[in-house]
Amino acid sequence: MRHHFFCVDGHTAGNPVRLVAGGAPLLKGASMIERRQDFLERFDWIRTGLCFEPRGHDMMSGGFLYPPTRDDTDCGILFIETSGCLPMCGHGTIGLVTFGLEHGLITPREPGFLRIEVPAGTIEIAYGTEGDRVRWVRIRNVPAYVAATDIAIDVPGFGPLTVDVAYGGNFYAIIEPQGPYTGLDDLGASRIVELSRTIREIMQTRITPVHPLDNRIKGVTHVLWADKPKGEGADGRNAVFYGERAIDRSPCGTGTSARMAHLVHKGVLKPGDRFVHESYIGSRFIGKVEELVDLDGTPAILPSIEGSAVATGFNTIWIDRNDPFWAGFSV
Ligand code: PYC
Repeated sequence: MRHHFFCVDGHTAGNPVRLVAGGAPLLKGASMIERRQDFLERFDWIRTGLCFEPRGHDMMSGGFLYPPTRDDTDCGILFIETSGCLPMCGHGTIGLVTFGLEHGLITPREPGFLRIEVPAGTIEIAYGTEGDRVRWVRIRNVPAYVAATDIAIDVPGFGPLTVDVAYGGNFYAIIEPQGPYTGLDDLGASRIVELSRTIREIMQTRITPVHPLDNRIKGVTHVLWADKPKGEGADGRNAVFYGERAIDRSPCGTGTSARMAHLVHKGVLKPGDRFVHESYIGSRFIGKVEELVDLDGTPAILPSIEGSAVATGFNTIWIDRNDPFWAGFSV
């Protein structure tokens, strides 16, 4: 039996986004976090089939648009990627909103603005168009905060590191230059991937951060290597590790949010400050610390992230149960 998925493929700042516009399963749930749970229990083969080889690759990510569950939002997003269904994804949102608007799949109640439900909460979108193209998308993200600081770990074959943990829609282990880590270019992509996997494993034995408002959002899933900027006009650079082998090609929206919360905590940024973040490949998001907020007693920031996405084509993919690799594979 063949299941067909009609997709708009493209990228946000270089990282892939696959908008699954046709073939989304009907989901149970009164919120996007409940629908996410239902998807993971009954339909995760769609994610693995569309994201892993042979139909995807290590960096593949994207999502589905769903009708809103509330009157005050325009739609819901369910994210898919190689590591699972993220509570929130910044580059994914920028791509899904861009392609959704450009192809008439999202009808804003107010032109230029959207309110979207994601598993991590509600986000607000502003966007600008030129003709039938969406030129930029700015996300007022869910609150970001620092969950833990100064966790001392020893990484076999590398050395001791002091790691902080911050949340920006996912929980990030944040590593600043120190001791054995002298900068991204000194490490190189394959070493970053190899070390990140080990560091995430070590961090998961040391701490399980839990979101103060929703205990279904927990655990360190991503590693953000911070570095000084490389290009003119940037404020910082990063390499964000996710899944088993991926380095985000974009500056990572939730990672940028977590990093801004981290820099506010350290006194480097303050409300109103902009933070231009470069990715590993040199693409950029413009971050901003919009305001300080209180997250049930936890000091947090409201971050915004702005970037742009480009559609590269339509892709009709089928998953055939007779294909030995119908649910995808990873090596
Ligand atoms: O942009 O938030 C993001 C993201 C998460 C994982 C990869 N990119």
